[in-house]
Amino acid sequence: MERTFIALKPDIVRRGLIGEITKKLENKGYKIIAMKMIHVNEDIASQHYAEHVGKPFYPGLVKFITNAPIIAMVLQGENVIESVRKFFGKTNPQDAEDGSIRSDYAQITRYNSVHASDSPQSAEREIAIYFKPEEICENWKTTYEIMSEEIGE
Ligand code: FUP
Repeated sequence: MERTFIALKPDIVRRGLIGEITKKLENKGYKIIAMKMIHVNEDIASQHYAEHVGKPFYPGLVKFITNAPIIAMVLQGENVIESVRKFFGKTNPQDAEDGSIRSDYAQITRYNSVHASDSPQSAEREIAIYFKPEEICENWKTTYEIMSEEIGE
């Protein structure tokens, strides 16, 4: 089953919105299989954002992502990578679809509230940066999964 790495960024944590965003993820029915608070340092930031090192916005990106803790999570489900990217909205909140998290909670690209992996390769790489295999809780089922098994399609 597909997995993705997501993070609630420092702007969400500082504004006291951890519960609100987590509730929206649960309301949507996403299965959370790992979750922790971590204060990202420059080393982790450079691993996570390796593709952006050296770009003009990189120093500001690092200052922001290391400014306060993040909430790191792994979500699992069918097509979850694409689904969560849509749920979160475009990178620039001004372009994010109405009703998406970035549209509702953010105004500018730097402080865009949430992160989600953009491909299976990124998901695998990012999950490994933030979580040890034993921190991922895989042996349980949501009621949705049980219902799907009962219905069988
Ligand atoms: P996303 O895949 O939506 O996280 O977006 P990117 O990988 O393109 O960018 C990663 C982060 O860098 C963004 F969430 C915000 C930051 N960024 C800027 O601050 N300025 C930019 O011009 C582009 C990205």
